[in-house]
Amino acid sequence: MSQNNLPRTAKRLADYTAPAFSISHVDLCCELDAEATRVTSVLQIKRNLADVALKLDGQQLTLISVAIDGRLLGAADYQLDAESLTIFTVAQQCELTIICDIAPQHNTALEGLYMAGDTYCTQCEAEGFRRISYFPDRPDVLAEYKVTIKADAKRYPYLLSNGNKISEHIDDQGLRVVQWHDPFPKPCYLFALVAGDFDVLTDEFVTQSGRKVSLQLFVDKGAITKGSFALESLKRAMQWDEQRYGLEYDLDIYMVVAVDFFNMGAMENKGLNIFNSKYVLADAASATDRDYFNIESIIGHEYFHNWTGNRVTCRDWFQLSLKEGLTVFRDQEFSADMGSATLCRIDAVKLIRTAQFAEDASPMAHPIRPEQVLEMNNFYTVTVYDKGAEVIRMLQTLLGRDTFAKGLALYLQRHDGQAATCDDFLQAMQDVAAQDLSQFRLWYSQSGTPLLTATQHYDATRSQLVVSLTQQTPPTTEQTDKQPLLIPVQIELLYKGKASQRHLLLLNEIEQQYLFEGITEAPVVVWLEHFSAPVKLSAQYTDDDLLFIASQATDGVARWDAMQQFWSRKIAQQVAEGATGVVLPPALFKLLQHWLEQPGSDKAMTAELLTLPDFDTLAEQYQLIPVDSLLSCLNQFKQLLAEQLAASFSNCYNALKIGPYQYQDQDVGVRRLRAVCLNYLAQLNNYQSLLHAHYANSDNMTDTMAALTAAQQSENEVFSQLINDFGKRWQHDALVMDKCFALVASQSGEQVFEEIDTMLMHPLFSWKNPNRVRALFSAFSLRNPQQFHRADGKGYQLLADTVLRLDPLNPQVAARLVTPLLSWRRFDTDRQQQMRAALQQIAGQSNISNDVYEKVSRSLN
Ligand code: B3K
Ligand code: ZN
Repeated sequence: MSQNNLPRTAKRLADYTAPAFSISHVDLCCELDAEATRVTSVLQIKRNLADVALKLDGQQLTLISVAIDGRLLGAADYQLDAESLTIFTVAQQCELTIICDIAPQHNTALEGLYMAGDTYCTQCEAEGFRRISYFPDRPDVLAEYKVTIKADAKRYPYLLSNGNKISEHIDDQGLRVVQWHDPFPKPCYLFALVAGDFDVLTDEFVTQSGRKVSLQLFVDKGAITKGSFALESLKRAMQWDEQRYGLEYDLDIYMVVAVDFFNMGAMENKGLNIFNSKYVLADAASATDRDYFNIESIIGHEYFHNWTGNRVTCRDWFQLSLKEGLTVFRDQEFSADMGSATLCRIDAVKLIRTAQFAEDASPMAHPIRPEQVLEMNNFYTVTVYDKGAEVIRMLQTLLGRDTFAKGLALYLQRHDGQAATCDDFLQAMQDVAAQDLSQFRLWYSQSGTPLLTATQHYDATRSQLVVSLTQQTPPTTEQTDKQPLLIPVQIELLYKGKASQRHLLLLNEIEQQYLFEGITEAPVVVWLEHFSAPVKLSAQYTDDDLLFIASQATDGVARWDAMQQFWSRKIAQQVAEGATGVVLPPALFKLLQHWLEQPGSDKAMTAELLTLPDFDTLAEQYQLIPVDSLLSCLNQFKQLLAEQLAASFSNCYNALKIGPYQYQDQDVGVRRLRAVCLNYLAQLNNYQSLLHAHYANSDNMTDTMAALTAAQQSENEVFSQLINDFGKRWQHDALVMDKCFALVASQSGEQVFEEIDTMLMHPLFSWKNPNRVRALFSAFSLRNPQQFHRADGKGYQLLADTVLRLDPLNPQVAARLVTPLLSWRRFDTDRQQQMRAALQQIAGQSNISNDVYEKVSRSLN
């Protein structure tokens, strides 16, 4: 990496020191201009530490002037470099005024103040505020903000910031001038500013204590009807947080703005959430059931941050999981209460088993509280977020729901208005539970996926069952020694002829045994019910055991999991034995047939039971991933099921009737099950007309996508006919075109390379828009294993070229895209070479961003 001559020094958690200066008030004035926005910042500063200079963070700012208590500073009074402004002499208390200019128009990184089309908007988490003004850009500096925004009154009817609006007028130059005040002290990452012209949906929410909150949702002109689901979701979230945790909203106004250019999903800025429009806008014609689900969950997530994140924030960025793991847990619980709890859990488990386990096995492995970070944006990961949420869930399992809720209340009360740590959170939990959580704390500092091995012994003469568990966490790239963790293992003892029993086992040693007395019949043990811990499990199941669990277990997640295990084992066997083929037991077909004939009331659950594990889930079972044989076995099994059960799939499909589109649980289930049937049938030659009919008869995007995805499976002309029609029909709707791009990029045939090239020329494609880039290239690298992992390396090359093309524009998104290349060590020698070559090509470029550098260098070293 010699060509990269920037100093690249990681920050370490161990080096944390409290801020040398506090800031009580920030008075910010932004005079908006695309090329030169003038930012005047007046800071009330107080010294906490003697004899140190005041060092402020700042990037890509043009400094105009600095003054202390009204006195203009000269060049000798401070030092300026590309990352900071250091002022040498600062009194115990003073007023610091800094003026600088920024150019939102040229901000393609989408951090700080930037333009999303004609709209000005901000993204400050993690370290974007330093691109707006010089400031101690760290989450433990909390200040009260007053913000003035000035912009052309005609073009910018809405000038928004955090808190309450205190004044608005148009000055004599035709500028609209709006002032905002946020009474809650906050870190600068929660600052937000938006200026634009929108359609606005308004509503009101009355809190449990009777306060009226005005709700406002800002969307692109003309999109007003697409905002109502998000607004309804917001009200549901507000009510849920009151009912479940007694948490009430605290300002008089709550605003959500949807923008078209956004690096992630959304941002929880105090009182002014900014959202990727993908997670706000929905109607039946253009959004799928999954889109609706995501909107409700992300609207909930950002709202829940108001307490877990905003009222109590993080002391430093290493503590990110304090707010993110907890808030993901809260949004999962919300979604579970709004719809099917089992389905939500299955989704969460899938994510952990694919992306999170893969991250643990990669060079980017880190604990949910990382210890060393070069670019913070690289740590908004499935580990911090989703494994973080699993850790919170385990805590709830261990303490019980009520004690957990009390612990949360104590934590929020104790640290309200403060920047806290993960330890503070655990301390509150420990205090209410009167339970020692010191071993549990290891989940915060230890990375990697624990492997549990379970065995059982039944003694009929003594009516005793002994179950044994062992745990072992393999070394990760950054941490070799692992300690035994405290793991809650929920089990169910299932019997052929009598009621089952459920138990919670606590595993806290390397190996433990548990004795059950009075057991008069050998049970089948359902291990890790509801995925009670984020671990891999190895248990001695027979095929019959798994099919028994799949049909009888109380917990839906366990039933689904048994089928996943069944298939994973069969596929693994086939991979190991080669072409000779694995014989599938007749009992399996009987069960599948039964589900198809009597899909029951929970059709979505039935759909899950009938779905094979995907490539990524299967891949996580191997240290060295046998790409070709995995893909071909997966196809063979799918084909076999389609052939053997064609009549059942077809009957089930035909029997499922549904009225006009509604986003409602029962209907979602019916659509999902029909889609699964269609997908299998698409493997066969004589179902083309069904695909055409499904597409043509669809009155909603869910069914349309089901037809297109199924058509993608069938190796015939249907897909190209349908996708052409789809692309034409939706050529003016960027969010729907993203679906089209993703479908094109995830086709398994080799024409994909040419077609991606064609899509790059589409009028709606733009390298500057993260949604577009992800639609094409994340779909290609994550959902097209056949072509991405081509043995000739063409797929890796395409991704490397894309990363290099994107990095100068948007490092954050470029660094996300590079992820699938990092795990090159897990592939065969030829692929290893190709992947490494791609990484080396990236590493060899001069001036790659810290974002990309950190990941690529961790992978190559
Ligand atoms: N807190 C933001 C994520 C910010 C990511 C910065 N790279 C959204 C969320 O988790 O709610
Ligand atoms: Zn979050």
